[in-house]
Amino acid sequence: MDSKTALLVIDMQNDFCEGGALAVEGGTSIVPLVNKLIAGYDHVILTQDWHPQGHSSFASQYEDKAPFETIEMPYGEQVLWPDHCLQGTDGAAFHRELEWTTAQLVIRKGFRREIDSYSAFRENDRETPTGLAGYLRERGIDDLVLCGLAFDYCVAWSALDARRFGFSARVVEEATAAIDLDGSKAKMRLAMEEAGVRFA
Ligand code: VGL
Ligand code: ZN
Repeated sequence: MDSKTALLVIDMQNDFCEGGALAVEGGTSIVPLVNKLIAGYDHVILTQDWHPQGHSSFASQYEDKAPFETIEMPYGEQVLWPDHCLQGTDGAAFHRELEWTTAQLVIRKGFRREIDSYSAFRENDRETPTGLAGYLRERGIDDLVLCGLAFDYCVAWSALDARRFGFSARVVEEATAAIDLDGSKAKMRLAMEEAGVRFA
């Protein structure tokens, strides 16, 4: 019988690792642990941040904005980032030491110019689905284990949405690394705890 648990590996891409355009401190060092996790699950799903040029989450699109400042979008507040994970570039590729070949699904996100997408389930308007919830339900998967980058953005938003869509969710914290912008790490950890996300 197929297991009802899937490992969700979030955005283990060059641009989020040391030397990348939006490097997360400690990003590279979690690769071996993520590989160990991948080896232990029947169902492995990866996400890949996948932006077109001129994406609206890039600070470079606004004359008076710098990376890590925020802007008001039609769907709410949005942090502005350095240009990163451009479709088809080396920065958007999975880290070269990531052993991802057994993954059964890659969810690409952030490909609409006007909406960013942190969560593996929904874009940042909190309406547009990626299709992941339907995929999991059709596969009979109801339990998720999450790891990857960044703890306080794409991992957290994915874990919160997992709970919202009725999945159980556990974050393997040592197989994550955080951006930690203005206390975002503590804030998102608390939000996850309150939503019933468990930590390993
Ligand atoms: C992410 C910022 C912008 C992430 C993606 O993977 O956490 N953060 N795009
Ligand atoms: Zn992004």
